[in-house]
Amino acid sequence: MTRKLLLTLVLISTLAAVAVAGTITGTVSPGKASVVYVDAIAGKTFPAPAAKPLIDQKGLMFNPHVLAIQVGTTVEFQNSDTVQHNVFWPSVTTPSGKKEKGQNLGTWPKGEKRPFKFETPGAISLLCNVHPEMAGYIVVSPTPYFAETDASGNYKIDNVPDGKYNVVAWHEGMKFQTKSVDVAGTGKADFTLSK
Ligand SMILES: [Cu+2]
Repeated sequence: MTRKLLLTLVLISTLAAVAVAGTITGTVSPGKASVVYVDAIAGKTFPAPAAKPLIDQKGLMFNPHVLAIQVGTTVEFQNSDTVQHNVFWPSVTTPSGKKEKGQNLGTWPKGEKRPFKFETPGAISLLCNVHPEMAGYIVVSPTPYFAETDASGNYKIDNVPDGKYNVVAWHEGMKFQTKSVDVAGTGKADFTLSK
């Protein structure tokens, strides 16, 4: 095989690999602020994202109320109120219902930020031990393939390579639900979650 032909073949297969990266779409009930993600893929790991999303504590609320991230992401927790806030979570709940170790980041005044790197996939209930009424959620996806639903419960996960996956849906106060989805350019999964 000539070098030129080989290069051409490499180029074609690279383009094909990009072209087959598809989407997973569907709806989740209850809709707004649900999270859908592709569960861990055997033999595949993904580099941790460099971006550090922020969760603000403002007006005695966690903002955003729900944040979806890839495992390995560092989240910065900021206090924008004039009162002291704390951030802790009693556990990390996996889709199978297992409870992994929680964390207490401490208590800090206005203007301060504290980072935490999330290494365990699952759902986290954020709490503040100064204000029991405060609640927020982080859903840690084991893959970069995740999305939050819009106000109608629709979601779209981009850049998913063709293949067969376990897709997990989460909503505040509901049990996780997992479905098997075949992606060949597109894939589809609707979820109706229950308590
Ligand atoms: Cu607080």
